[in-house]
Order: sequence, then structure tokens, then C-alpha cells
Amino acid sequence: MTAVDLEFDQLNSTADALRRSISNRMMYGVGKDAVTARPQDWLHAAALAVRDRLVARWMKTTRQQYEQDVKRVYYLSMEFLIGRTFTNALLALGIYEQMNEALASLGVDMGALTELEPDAALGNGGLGRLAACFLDSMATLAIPGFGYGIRYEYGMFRQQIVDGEQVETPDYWLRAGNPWEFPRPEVQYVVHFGGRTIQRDGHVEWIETEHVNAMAYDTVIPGYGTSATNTLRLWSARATEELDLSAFNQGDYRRAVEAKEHSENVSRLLYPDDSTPAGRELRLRQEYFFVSATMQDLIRRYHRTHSTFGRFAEKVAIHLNDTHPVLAIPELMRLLVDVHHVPWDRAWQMVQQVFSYTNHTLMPEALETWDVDLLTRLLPRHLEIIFDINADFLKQASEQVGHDIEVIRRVSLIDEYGQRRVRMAHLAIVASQKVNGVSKLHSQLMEREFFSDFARLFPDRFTNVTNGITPRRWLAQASQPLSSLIDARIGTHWRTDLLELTKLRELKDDPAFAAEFHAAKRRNKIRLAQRLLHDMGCTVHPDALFDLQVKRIHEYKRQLLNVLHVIVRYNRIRANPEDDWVPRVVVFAGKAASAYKLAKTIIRLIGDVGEKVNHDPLVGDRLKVVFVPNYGVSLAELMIPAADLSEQISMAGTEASGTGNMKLALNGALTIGTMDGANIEICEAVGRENMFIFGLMAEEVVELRASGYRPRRIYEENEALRLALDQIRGGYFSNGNPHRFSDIFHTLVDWGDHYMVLADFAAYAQAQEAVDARFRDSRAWTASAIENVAGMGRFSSDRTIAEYANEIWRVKPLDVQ
Ligand code: GPQ
Repeated sequence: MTAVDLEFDQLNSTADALRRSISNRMMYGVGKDAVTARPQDWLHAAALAVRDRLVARWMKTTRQQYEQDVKRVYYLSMEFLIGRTFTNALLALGIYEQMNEALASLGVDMGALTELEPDAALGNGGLGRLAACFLDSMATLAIPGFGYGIRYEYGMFRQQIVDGEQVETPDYWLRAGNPWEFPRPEVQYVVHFGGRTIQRDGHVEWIETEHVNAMAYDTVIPGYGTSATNTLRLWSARATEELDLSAFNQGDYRRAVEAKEHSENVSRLLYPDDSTPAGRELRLRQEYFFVSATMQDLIRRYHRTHSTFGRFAEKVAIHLNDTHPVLAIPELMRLLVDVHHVPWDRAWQMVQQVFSYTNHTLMPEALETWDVDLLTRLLPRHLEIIFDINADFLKQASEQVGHDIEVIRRVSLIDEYGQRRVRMAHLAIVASQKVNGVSKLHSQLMEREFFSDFARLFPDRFTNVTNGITPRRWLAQASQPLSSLIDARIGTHWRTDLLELTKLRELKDDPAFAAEFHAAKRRNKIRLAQRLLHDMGCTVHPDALFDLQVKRIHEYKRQLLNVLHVIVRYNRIRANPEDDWVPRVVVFAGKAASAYKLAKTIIRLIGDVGEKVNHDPLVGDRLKVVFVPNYGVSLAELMIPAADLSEQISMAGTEASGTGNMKLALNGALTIGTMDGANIEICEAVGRENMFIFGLMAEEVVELRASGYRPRRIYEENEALRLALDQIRGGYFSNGNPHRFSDIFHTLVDWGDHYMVLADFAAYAQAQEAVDARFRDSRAWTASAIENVAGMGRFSSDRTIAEYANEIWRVKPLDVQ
């Protein structure tokens, strides 16, 4: 920043300047005065005052990007799980205290105001939240990056629990307006669907299509401690014709608006589906809609400074966040070849230089494929392009592997077994210069097992980039007590250099620090306890062990393993209430995909077990079981800092990485977990003695499956486990109703449970014993908690983004003058 800019920034950062801005924005932005303003209006006015301060930086960053003719990264993602923006922006600008003071001087309580802001929940879970952490880190590192996605009108559904069951209600997050976005009606692109292709003058034309416009909405992404910013550009569908005029003229008003409604549906709602693509036409339309607009937009931006495609690959990197945006590949080919008349081979060469792809799951049911018939109908030109890419690729592959037909079948972009389908992951791998997994184990499995044919064909293509999380939101913002304690001991630089946290290691045996650490955690626990009391009428004691499993509900994540252990513990407490029990509050939160019946039954079971346990006078405070509804980013910010124990208990080989595991450990929770995903690397970083590792390793899972997994035998041999399972089946938790949970029982015991819950049960229960023993020794526990925080430096998403920038995208930070 120049001296003038700096002075300008400082002048604008005082509480006084902010107060004047808020009053101005209330008047001219909201159109009200202090007398008539409701709390929502104050939030809006304050947000606009903050946004004004971001815009100056944004304009400057954009200008410098053009001046320096930088290479830009385009991060394409169907999901951006942002959460709230207000506090985050205040911290990035360094005006949190000043805003607090300014609002107070206007008689407004900032704490209450921030709670009014809706979450931007444009994502399902880990994948979407990762994209949001990446935006934060790209801006903070001044990497010239753009997030591209869809501006869903309805985000992730709101979860209510009604009579024990999950009920989904729509999340119309834009109801009160969105002060953070800038609509760009002048930035619109036409997106085509359907029709057919013809040859004309040696070029293919795609004709007789229906179309919809994609209109841009921009949000500024501030970097922390830098004036650099980035842009998140989200597309919204607009009908190309406002009304069907012929219907209008005939007085058929309903039909006149119908077509408009239909085409605008494409950006209406987020698919509430985690890891299993909804096989629906609308989903495919969404995927194509946003990548088509994005490819047109980035070509236009490139052409503002370059008249030929000669330097395209030097200036553009396009990243595919899983396979959802993979149609960007044939779309870029189509634009280059059909529209800009670049020769096919040259276009393909460019495509292979600019694309990179991250895989986020190896679960077979989650690997996206699209029916060839559907593509024929919806995107006929893209299907031709995919076939042409495949023909070239298979020819080359066939030469390489000595015409081994089995290999060719396996790697083909088209799955020919049964109904023909396009394998999107294969298309992504073939077109990308780099392909990465999200943890060491996941990348290894990708290379050695799932995509081993490709790894042989393209030996330099596969790599690993372990996920990370932004310390700004997940420590500085979420846990004020802990972060100010850390500030007092090691300074504030950890926010942008998380490895600084290693300095805490020296303090782990310092009794004063340990006491303060314990007190900070306790404050966070009290904050959560108050919320549980207020929202759910549920009383928990802050000195109990807070045991959290917060994540999407899925069989592979094994919430059932946790529930089984809770039931076994409950039975033991009832048998020996006078034993020296470590009081525990077992907290669950997470959403189930609306069509995933068993996941919904798991939620029901957790609720029913809680009903029984929490009302049992024999048990009292020794055990509480709570399901907190509507888990999302804001609730995570409240819950995670309050955890003592972090449950990361997926079957080894199923959780690609996990990022909740990182957030919890960074907040001083000890992990009980399997050797899966990033747990393995967390274990290396914080020390195995500071975690509770249990269960089968990924290879052992494979061996057990091959040799025959027989859960009924385990059920028969383990008495405590059998009792718990029989109680579930017999209606002990469901008022004698034996049907409610029979599917759960049979899945675990009789139907060969794919996720082997019973196989890991005994080891899990034993690890839980070790948890209790450590917790009894409060000093030892706190020392381990400190070791966890101290070891988590490498899990900053800044490290992750630096690796992507250097090894995959090959982009340099902007020179922020
Ligand atoms: N993940 Cl494929 C999702 O949240 N949604 C998805 O559709 C897919 C993956 C998660 C994955 O399950 C976690 O293990 C990862 O930590 C996370 O993506 C980010 O990589």
C-alpha cells in the first residue's frame, strides 16, 4: 500500500468514521433513519459500510492484475459453503473493535446483529467448505484467483427434527437481500441446450437449441492482512425472453410466464446430496450452465489483453473441484474449435495445459457418470467432442499398453457395460495436466488402486495435496478466548503463518499457561451449554467431557459405531451407577441427504437413545446424548471450539481427507479416530500419544473383506455389544416398536455391513476407555490438547494453496504495491 492509501485506510477505520458511514448507508443504501430502523436494517447498513471499504481494495487489486498481466486461477466448484461474512470481513480489515464501538455509539449491540446474518450455505459439506477456505487463502496469499459457481436461490436445506425425524425445509437465504453481492446485469452469456449439430464451411454448428442467459453476481473476497482481494463470481439463470409474447397476446398469462420459470429453474436450488450425484437432468443442466458461462467469461477476460490464443496456457489455470464441473473440458474445446476456429490438435494441447482436477472421493457410488442418451438429448455437440477425445486417447493408450483390450475397456471414457455412460473422472484425468487427491492415503489409493491404469499411462500426472482449513475463521474468529490467549503468548502472526503455533509446545508444561488454556476451553464449553439450554432446553455440565461427532450423516462415517458405544456405556452405568464415571456429553450434529433413508433412521436412533438416556434418573449427569439440529458453518463455529473429544471414526479407506478433524484438533480437541484420510497426517503432526487411534487399517479392511467378513459372529461373541444391538432391534429405545430400527440391526449384523462397524467395535470401546483415563488426569489432558494445537500448523489452507500454486497451477502472487 502507498502511504496515501494507508492513511486513507486508517482514516476510514476509526469508530467515528464507521459510525458516519453506517448512518449514511442507513439513509442512502437502506432508505431509512435511526428511528424506523429494525435490527435487520442496521445489519444491512453496517454490512454496506464494510463493503465500501472492501471495494477500494478490490478495484486496486483488479487494476494491478491487468497491469501485471498475471496468470489467473479459475476455481470451478458447484459448491461454496461460505457461512456468514460480516465478522470475517471485519477481522480481515482489522476493524472489528472499531465497528463494535461504532454500533454501540448508535445504540446497537453488534453481537446480536451478527446472529441475524444468514449463512450463505451454497454447499453440502466438506467439499463446499474446502472451496470457501481456499478462497480465503488465495486472497490472503494474493494469488490472482476467481471462484466460479452457481448463485442458488435456495441453499442447503434447513434441518428440523420433528417427532424425532429429520424434516427438510427450504433455505431462502436471500429473503432479506444480500448486501455482499454486486449484480452485474451487463455480464450475461447465452447458454444453449438440446438441438442438433450440422457441418457448415468445414465447421460444426450447434443449432436449434433452447437457451438461457447466465447473469453474473460478484462478491469480494478479502485477504487477511493484505490489501489483495479476489472475486467469487456466481451465475444466476435469466430467461432469454421475459415472456412468451404470443401466449401473452392471446391472454394466456399463465403460459406466458411458464417458459421463463422453466429456464430460470436451473439456478434455483442446491442439490442436497453429499457424495452421491443426483441422477437427474436438472443437475446436469446446472453443471453445464455454470461451466459454459465460466468458459465464455474467462475467454473474454483473456481477450481483453491478448489478441490471439498464443499465450492462453501461460495466463490461465482452470481447476476442477471434483468432477461436477468436468463439462468445462468439452465446452472449452467447443468454444475454441467451433467458435474461435482453433485447429483441434492445438485446442486439445491448450486444454491439457490449463486444466487440473482434484478427486474428493473413491466411493464407487459417488464417481459421477452420465447416461449417453441424456447427453445426446441435452448436449449433442459435447458428446461428439467427448467421443473424439476418447478415440484419440484410446488410440494412444492402446499403443502404450500393447493393445491390451481389458485395460482399454477399463480406461475408456465410456462405460460400455450395460447402458452406456460417460465416466466424468476419466475425462477429467485425460484432460488434466495434474490430478490430485486430498490426503496422502487418499492419493496413494487413487494411484495404486482406483486409477492405477491411468497412473501407468500418465506417470507424472498424479500427486497429493493434503487439505487444509483457514485459521482465520476456524480459530481467530470461532474461538476468541483461545486465540487471544495464543496472541498473548506468541503474538498474532499465527493467523498468516500457522507454523508459529509450534511455539506453544514449550508452554505445555507451564502451569499458568495450562490453567489459562483450560479456562479458555471452558468458556467455549459454557457458551455451547448456554445455547443448548436456550435452543433445546437441554442441560449439560461444562466440566463434563464434551464428545463431538459433527459431519454429514453417512454409513461410512459410522455414527452408528458411536451410538453403539453410547448404548453399551449406558447399560454399564445402569449396572454400576456408583462407579467412578467420567461425565460425558455426547453431541451429534449433521444432515442426512433427503433421499438417504438409512441415514435418516440413524438420526432417529440418536434422538431416541438421547430421550431414554437423558431422562434416566439412575444416569443423571454421567451421560447425556444430544442431537443438535441444522448443523452448518455458523453452528460449527460455536460447537467446534467447545469440543474436548473429536470423533473421526470412518472405516479406513473411505474418508478422502476430512477437514472437521483439522478444525477440532486446531481448537484443542483430542481425536479418537481410525487411520483414515488426514487423521494419519494429523497423527504424525501432533504425536500418536496425543490421539486415540484404533481399528483396522485400510489394507486390513481389504483383507478382511476378501477373506469374508462375518459380523454375526462378532455379535454372538461380544455380550455387551449383543445386548445393545438387541435393544435396538427389540424396541427398547422406540417404545417397544420393533420395526423402527430393524434395518439398522440387519445392516450391521446380517447384511454384511460394507463399513464393518462391528469389526472395529471392541477396539473403539477400548480406545474410549483410554479417553476416560486421560480425562481424569486433567493436567495430562490439557497438555495433550496443547500439543494438538501446537502441531496443527501444517493444516492451514495457506499451505495447501501454496502447494497448488507452485506445483499445479504454476501461478505467482500478485505484486501488491
Ligand atoms: N466430499 Cl465427492 C464432500 O463433501 N462431498 C462430495 O461430494 C465429495 C467429497 C468431501 C470428502 O468426503 C472429505 O473426506 C473431504 O475432506 C472433503 O470432500 C474435501 O476434500
